[in-house]
Amino acid sequence: MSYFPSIPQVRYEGPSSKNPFAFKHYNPDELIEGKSMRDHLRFAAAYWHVMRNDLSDPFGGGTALMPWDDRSDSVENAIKRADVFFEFLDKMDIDYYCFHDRDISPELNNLAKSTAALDKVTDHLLTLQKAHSKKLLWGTACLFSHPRYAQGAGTSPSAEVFAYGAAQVKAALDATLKLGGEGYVFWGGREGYATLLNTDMKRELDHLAALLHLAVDYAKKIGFTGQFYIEPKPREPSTHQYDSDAAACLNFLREYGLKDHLKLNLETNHATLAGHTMLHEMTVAANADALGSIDANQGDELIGWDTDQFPTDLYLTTSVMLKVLETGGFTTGGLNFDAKRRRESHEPEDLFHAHIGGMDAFARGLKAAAGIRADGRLEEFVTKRYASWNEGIGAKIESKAVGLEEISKHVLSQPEPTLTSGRQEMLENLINEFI
Ligand code: XUL
Ligand code: CO
Repeated sequence: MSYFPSIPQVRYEGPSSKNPFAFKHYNPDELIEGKSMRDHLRFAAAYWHVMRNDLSDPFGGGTALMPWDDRSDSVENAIKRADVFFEFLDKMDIDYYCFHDRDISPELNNLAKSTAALDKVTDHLLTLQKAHSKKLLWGTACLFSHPRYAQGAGTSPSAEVFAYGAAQVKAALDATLKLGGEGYVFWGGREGYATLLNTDMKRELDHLAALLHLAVDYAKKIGFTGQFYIEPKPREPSTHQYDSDAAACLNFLREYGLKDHLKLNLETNHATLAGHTMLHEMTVAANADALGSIDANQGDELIGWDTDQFPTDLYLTTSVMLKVLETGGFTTGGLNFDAKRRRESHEPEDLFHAHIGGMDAFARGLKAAAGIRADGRLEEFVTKRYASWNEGIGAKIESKAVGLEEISKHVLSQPEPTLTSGRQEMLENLINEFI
């Protein structure tokens, strides 16, 4: 039984192919810097967008055609969706997927019933993973959709809601362990506030940290050795979210003794909502040895919200892959397409065009980044730019060998300092040579 009968197996056909169902650049077995593209990029599909996003927006209902879905909350419907999803993964040649507990199985307004449904669906997912050789990149609990979480989960003013959320995390961790998940994500869409007038920020942050510590402790107990991640986003749905950007997350993790247990799952459109480039967020995370995984998408420069578009911008994918290569590549992380089709792209085949585009854009980014690294001029320029720190007063300051008096004496003995150009335009031209 095929749910996408008109869609062929997507394969690499090379840059001259005109086949819309072929990769022009993603050649999974091609070696780049001695490693296959497949292993560099570690693509994952997001269950919530592929299977559950009906493309509704605040002004209108869903448009997506999902002929396999009877729209019921039954376990049978959830199991059928999983079958559809694995056919999609097979045809796309995507090795990994990510889910929220309530994407893969229904919320039944009762923890025991919801968890029993989750157990049944994950039994089926485990069978599918084995049969199709697919893997779980990360799991997570949806602690933001149900009305009980309207005022937060880990940061809810209600201790009973916190406890409910914690119990849901327990079940989601059990599910992630069962499916061999390589990671587990915390994204706190409602872990923030709408107004400070009614909010005890300090207490809420203490509670959020407590939830993360509970999860870390429970993971140890059950033998879950996957990587925990926190996913920054400044706002939407909350007015202000505590995990607003990479720097805020790192400060929170350090303050609460969590830094050794969580890395960051960075998302491009969240970076831009926070007023940063993705490269900025990745650099902040990498500096703290906390660059974990990536939710690959992009925003629209004219729209001020999270549009979750598929990544097509080659400058973006090149900068992302430059940083990934520079840090030695993904270990537990990967490139998860946390991206949705436009509301106008409502046919099932659009799911394929969207992912093909994202995968080809990252393949090109990977090749460009490897080319820039092999060329060496960019790295050499940056190294030279800081050369004055390698000797003389620079080396003494870096090694803390001098105080303000010695520095002052040095300056008095020197002519006015001169600067060499930052050469931004020349470096932009250099990047363009490889794109
Ligand atoms: C929301 C978002 C989430 C997380 C997982 O903006 O990115 O889908 O990735 O909860
Ligand atoms: Co995300």
